[in-house]
Amino acid sequence: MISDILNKISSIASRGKKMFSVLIDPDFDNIVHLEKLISLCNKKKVDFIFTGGSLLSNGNIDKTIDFIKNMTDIPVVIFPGSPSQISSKGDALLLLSLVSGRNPDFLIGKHVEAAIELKNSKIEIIPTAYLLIDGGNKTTASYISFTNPLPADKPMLTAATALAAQQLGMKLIYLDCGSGAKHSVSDETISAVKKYTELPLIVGGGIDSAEKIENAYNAGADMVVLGTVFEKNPEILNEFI
Ligand code: 1GP
Repeated sequence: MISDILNKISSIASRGKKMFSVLIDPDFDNIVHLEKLISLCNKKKVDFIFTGGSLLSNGNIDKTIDFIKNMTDIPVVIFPGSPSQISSKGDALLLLSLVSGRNPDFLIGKHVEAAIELKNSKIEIIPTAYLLIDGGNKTTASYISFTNPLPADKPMLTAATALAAQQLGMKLIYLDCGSGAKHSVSDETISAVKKYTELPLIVGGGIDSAEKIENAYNAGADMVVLGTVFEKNPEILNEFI
């Protein structure tokens, strides 16, 4: 299997460089904002554009990727909420195991449903440990997956969970407080995960300021993912990179 995107992420992380990714929700339909955002992604040399969501109402993953790819060469990584979000148009897909939860559907069930289609799509698959962390409000991801997030004040529990996922062979760790979370992942949690694991570390959910980005990087995040903040104001990307 080709592993271009994973190799790229791992090589950047191993050099101690930080990555910045923008999440585009396929449901977000403000075309003017989207065009502005993607132009800024080009200008600011954003590393990756993620797309996908816990729940799509009107959005269509193929159309969203076409729209993005018409405007940029930045690699598009699918961050799927369900098997219906598989598309061969993306450059890679995060095969998420929701290891913070104990719902077998999101640990293996959905993966079985998706396996053949994923193989046929020929898209690069990146096995990813996905950990939901309590961000102060109930998130769609937690509600849809019937799982509880990890407590925000138990960094060692999160670190042990991430370490177990690494020992199981996953290739990336994604700590997420969920879209639009009140609080982002704490520095203590990020540092604990970084201390116990060697995999590239992605952090997202509720990051909405340059200070939070800086803190996440300093605590050990290799990549931050921001989405909601750009839906309100794409121009704010200028202040972040
Ligand atoms: C959510 O990590 C992403 O899964 C991004 O979160 O939309 O809060 O930036 P925000």
